[in-house]
Amino acid sequence: METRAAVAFEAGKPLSIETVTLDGPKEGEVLVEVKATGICHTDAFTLTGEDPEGLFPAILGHEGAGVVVDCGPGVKSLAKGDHVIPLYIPECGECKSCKSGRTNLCTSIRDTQGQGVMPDGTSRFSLGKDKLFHYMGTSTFANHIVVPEIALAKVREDAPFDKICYIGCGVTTGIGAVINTAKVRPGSNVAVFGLGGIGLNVIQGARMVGADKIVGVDINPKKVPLAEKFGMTDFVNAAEVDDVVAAIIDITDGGADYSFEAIGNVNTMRQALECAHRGWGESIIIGVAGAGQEIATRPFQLVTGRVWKGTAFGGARGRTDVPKIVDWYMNGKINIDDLITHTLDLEDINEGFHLMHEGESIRSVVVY
Ligand code: NAD
Ligand code: AHE
Ligand code: ZN
Repeated sequence: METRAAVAFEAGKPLSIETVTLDGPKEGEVLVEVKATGICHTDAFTLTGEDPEGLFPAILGHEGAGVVVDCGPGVKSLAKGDHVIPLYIPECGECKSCKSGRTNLCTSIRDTQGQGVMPDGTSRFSLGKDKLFHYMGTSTFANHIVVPEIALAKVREDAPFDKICYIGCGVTTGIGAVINTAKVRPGSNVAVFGLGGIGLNVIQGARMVGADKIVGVDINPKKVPLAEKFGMTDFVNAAEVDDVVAAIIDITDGGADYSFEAIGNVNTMRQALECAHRGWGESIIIGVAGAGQEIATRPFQLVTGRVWKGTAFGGARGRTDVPKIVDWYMNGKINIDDLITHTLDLEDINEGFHLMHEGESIRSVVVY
């Protein structure tokens, strides 16, 4: 079939809207009509060429929601008409990682996913004679996609696609980092570096579990009103304060019990670790840093009890946890609407990237 997609032909170039060819689903695969997709900073990161796994030409996008159009042979858990959220971390339930119960990092199709192809080693997308790479196994910047069954979470049918697409990455990552990875205890002091599409969800997760102080750090003070609405109690403007670590230690009377880095900058990762409380503070890296970047701190920071951790997709097991987060949204337990600041047509997708880089948006959502 033919479908519309925003194609990334080259690193650093705007996306190009094209009519591409999509081959039908093979064994264990599902054809999905994507109804809406968010634009996450990770899409922008890969488009810069800094992602060691970035391949071109590709169809980016990993924060979508849509409807099952067709199922390939052997698909048992999904049927035509089901509403789904594509998962860049699948949940096969059978690999060593899934069976361990200790991680959400399902490994069953990770290798081929990183190579931009389906599990059989081929791409379903082409443009003329040229193959296009898939991205993160999802490619939600295409109106139709083929995805392995294990990489689709089935969700309730009354949930609006233009809001729940954000659960495909940002919402789940931010809230999950608090609940699954850090397991923040009520009454804790929390520091959140980066008040963007992920950081604001960390803040809403921290408020949900009963954190005491929630200190936000950003260089863009325009983010403050929304961060306060979501639960930020104190703001540190990193563009104005000489010593961000000292400022957080002062506000939290000795250091944050938990800190989260949601920027993707190795310097702020260090600050996030070093503002954690001596003896027990835990720092969670969410941000994604480019090829060749490395983190550093004095080992003494860890010797004296701080813990450095990371999280992917907020530690969530997609097929199990994503439908529950959709329920949280539908029951009014979490706020997504206020974070979706812009809604765009596919033709205007580059404007979504521009708004992100200018610091004007939290989430832009493309509605097909
Ligand atoms: P965003 O662009 O919406 O937000 C980033 C925020 O960081 C902005 O408010 C910006 O002003 C602020 N910022 C930039 N430099 C700063 C600095 N030096 N000090 C303080 N604040 C600074 O991005 P996002 O969509 O929220 O994504 C944030 C990061 O999380 C990215 O690196 C993204 O790739 C990553 N991410 C990781 C996961 C995961 O599973 N680990 C999932 C989603 C996104
Ligand atoms: N490909 C990059 C790393 C990119 C990365 O860290 N991706 C996160 C999700 S970011 C979503 O916005 C992730 O889930 N990683 C786990 C995984 O298995 O990819 C690199 O550095 O090579
Ligand atoms: Zn993302």
